[in-house]
Amino acid sequence: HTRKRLVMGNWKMHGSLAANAALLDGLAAGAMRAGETQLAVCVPFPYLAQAQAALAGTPISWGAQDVSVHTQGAYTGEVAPAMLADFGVTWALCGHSERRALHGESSDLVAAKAASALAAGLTPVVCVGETLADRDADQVERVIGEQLAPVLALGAEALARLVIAYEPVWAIGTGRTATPEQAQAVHAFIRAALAQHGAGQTRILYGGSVKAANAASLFAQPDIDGALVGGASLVADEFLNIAAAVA
Ligand code: G2H
Repeated sequence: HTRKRLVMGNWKMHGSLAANAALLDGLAAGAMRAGETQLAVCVPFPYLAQAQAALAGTPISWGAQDVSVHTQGAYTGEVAPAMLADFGVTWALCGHSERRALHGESSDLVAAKAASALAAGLTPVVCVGETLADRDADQVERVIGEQLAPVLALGAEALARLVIAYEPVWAIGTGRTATPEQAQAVHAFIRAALAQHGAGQTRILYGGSVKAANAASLFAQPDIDGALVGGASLVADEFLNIAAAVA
């Protein structure tokens, strides 16, 4: 595997100062278990300073779960990419399925957010994924292709600097993981689309009920370059075991 592996936690709307302190300390203490695999956590906005204080100087980087498409101005409740950069942020999730479904984010907006993050020197992690209805109707490649299209249009230079996460909606938080073969098939489809746009080495993470017990078989697939981990990222030992499964 030539691409550097990346295991990224997505805490979603979980945590408190006290709970995060224990989790971040546990991660920092065990980070060496990840070996060559890169580790990162995407925390709620208010805890970015806490993550920065706890993780600066460790091999673990931190990120945000969303980013504004705007740079500044009258956008109540939004957080600008430069504000994230102020807190040492490396990563910004863009278009997580929960943002698409619960906040009506379109694929065009998601791509614009990725461009906004890139312009501030952040690395966007652009999430794509089909619903169960899409899969049952044999529409996986059409749906993923439509979600990817405006991202691909950003061009090779942008694509080389971002990360894609494939998260089948039916596997998110349901305990139902895509089989390694199902995931690999979609990752290969995404890889081919990226390659057509001059970015065949862009990293593609898998997300959806990843845990230590299923990580190794997912990471054995040629086009799976790591994982975006929700529930299992809230327990330091489990999260580190996922990373250790690749090492
Ligand atoms: C998918 C994933 C993290 P979980 O949303 O982004 O969550 O691992 O809980 O399915």
